Amino acid sequence: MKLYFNRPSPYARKVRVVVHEKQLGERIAWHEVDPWADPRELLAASPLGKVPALVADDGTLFTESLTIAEYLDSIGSGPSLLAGEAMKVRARAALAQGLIDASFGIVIERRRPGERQWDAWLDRLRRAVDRTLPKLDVADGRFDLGDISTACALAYLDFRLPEVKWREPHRRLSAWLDGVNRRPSMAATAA
Ligand SMILES: N[C@@H](CCC(=O)N[C@@H](CS)C(=O)NCC(=O)O)C(=O)O
Repeated sequence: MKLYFNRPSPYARKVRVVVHEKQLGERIAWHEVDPWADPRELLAASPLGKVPALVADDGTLFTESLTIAEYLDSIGSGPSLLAGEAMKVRARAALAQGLIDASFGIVIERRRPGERQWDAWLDRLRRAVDRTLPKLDVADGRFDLGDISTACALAYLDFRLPEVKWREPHRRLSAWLDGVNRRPSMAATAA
């Protein structure tokens, strides 16, 4: 399988964590690319030109981090990352994905020249971040797909938007992230 990724991407990180958790590292040909530079090999593999993108051994292209994560979960070793109530795990994973989308949106909007930045849009995304943080829920005693998505979302806030200062008002989540950051899968994929 070929996995196109870059290190700073929170979306690609989720997939990289799943590769580790499901012990699939030896089956992956890693292709580190900068999607913003439109590398020919990425565009040839995926018309969307985004990371992560996975090309399975039978040639199937998987895009979208959660879909790729579910595919890897289905072929890897160990307990399913959707164990328990799978739809509820997906719901938690999707909420955290929305947190990444809002955070990533802020980071991208800020890359425009200052006079072209849309302040009302930045404020809207920030309000979404602030409303979502208290709604996050993590599983105790396992590290499922909802947790992986949540951990990558929170770690991305620490990495790119430290001014959000989410840790003080969300101490339980903060302690939880410190704990899961020690997992080999999270340590190995820190940017
Ligand atoms: N919804 C997608 C988002 C993927 C995404 O936006 N990746 C960024 C990197 S963090 C990218 O490749 N952007 C390049 C572009 O939008 O052209 C997923 O979950 O995989």
